[in-house]
Amino acid sequence: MVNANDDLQSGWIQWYTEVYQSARANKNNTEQLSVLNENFQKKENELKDVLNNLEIKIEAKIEQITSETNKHIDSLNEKLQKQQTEFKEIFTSMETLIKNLESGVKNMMAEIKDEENDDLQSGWIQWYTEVYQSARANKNNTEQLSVLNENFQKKENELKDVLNNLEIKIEAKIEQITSETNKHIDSLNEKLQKQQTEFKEIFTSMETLIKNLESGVKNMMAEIKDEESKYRQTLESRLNDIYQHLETKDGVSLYTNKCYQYPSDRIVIQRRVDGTEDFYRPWNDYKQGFGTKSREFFIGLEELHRLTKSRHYELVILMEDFENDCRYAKYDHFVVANETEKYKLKSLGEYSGTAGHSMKYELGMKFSTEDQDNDLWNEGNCAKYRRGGWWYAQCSITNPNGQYLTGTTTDKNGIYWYYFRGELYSLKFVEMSLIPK
Ligand SMILES: [Ca+2]
Repeated sequence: MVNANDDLQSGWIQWYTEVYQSARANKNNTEQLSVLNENFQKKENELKDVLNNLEIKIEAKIEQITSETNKHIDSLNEKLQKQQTEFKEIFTSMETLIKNLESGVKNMMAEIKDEENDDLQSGWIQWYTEVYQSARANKNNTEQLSVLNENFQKKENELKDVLNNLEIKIEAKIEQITSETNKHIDSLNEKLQKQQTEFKEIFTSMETLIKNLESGVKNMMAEIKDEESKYRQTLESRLNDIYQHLETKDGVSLYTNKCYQYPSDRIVIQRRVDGTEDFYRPWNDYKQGFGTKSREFFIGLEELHRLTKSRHYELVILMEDFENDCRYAKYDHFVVANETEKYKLKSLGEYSGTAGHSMKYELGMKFSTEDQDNDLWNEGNCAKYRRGGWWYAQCSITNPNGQYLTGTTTDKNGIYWYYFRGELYSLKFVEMSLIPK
């Protein structure tokens, strides 16, 4: 699962990189933006599909595991019941066996007694016959009779002893058989109970296993959803970044700004977005203009003069720092003179906005570049010191054409706007536009 997330993440990052690079490379293209949107939708749908499939798979897996476990439990139950039935059968057959044994022994005893009786009887008869014949032969002999009596008593006692011994032996035998059988039954019972305990333990451990599996899968799903929302947020913010830097063919930015809503009719004259363009340039470059219109560029002083001479324009400067704080400054009448006057800033008009009135010293200043020092600073060239081209005085508390640095700087040579982030902070984004009034 972790691997699947990694794959998704690296896929998105790769996609984002490709889109971003292509957006940077392809410039000013509404079509490009709609393709971007489509791709984003497509990617979003793909991600949704992947997540839905994952959820379905996980649910199916849970169902499968649950069903298999239930089957396993059913089979165990069946086995247990079968075994109990078998035990019952064994008990029943043992009871029958004991009863049979008891009745068999009784029968045996009876038979033995009968036989003994028969033997004794025939012995007695024989003895009596002998005695009787001897009596008849020897006649009326009192002495003989008393001996006879004695013998009779003796024989009777002998017979009683034999019978008693037999009974004792048989009872002992029955007791022995009964005790052995009981022991056997006890051992079987013990085994059955042990097995039941084992089954219960198995069930308990299986239940725990299922619960753990279910909660594990739930956690996994929650993690995936978290990751998804993180990706989405990252992507949305990155896409916003891209949109900020794109522009349609008619020159209207697609950046729906949170701090300033451009009217539909405007002319972008300067933009800084990522530092890909070098703004530390000579006079002629600033005169003619340079850079890439969809990205970083300066429209050119000659064009600025031509435009602002032809009609009334407002100047809007939109800017954003690296914390995504966005501000704007608006001057309601912007006019640039011709080259003979060194493209002097002839008019700015009234300030309004949220960035602060930082273009305090530019009004009436000539334009300066690294190779043309037209500023008011006698000790040196502001354009060199501030690393850009601008209407420097001595020098200035704005520097939209400075070096593209990121955030805090040590020298006053970045893209700064004093009343927004001070002179030692280089902004992320600046865009200057003319708006017809
Ligand atoms: Ca100077």
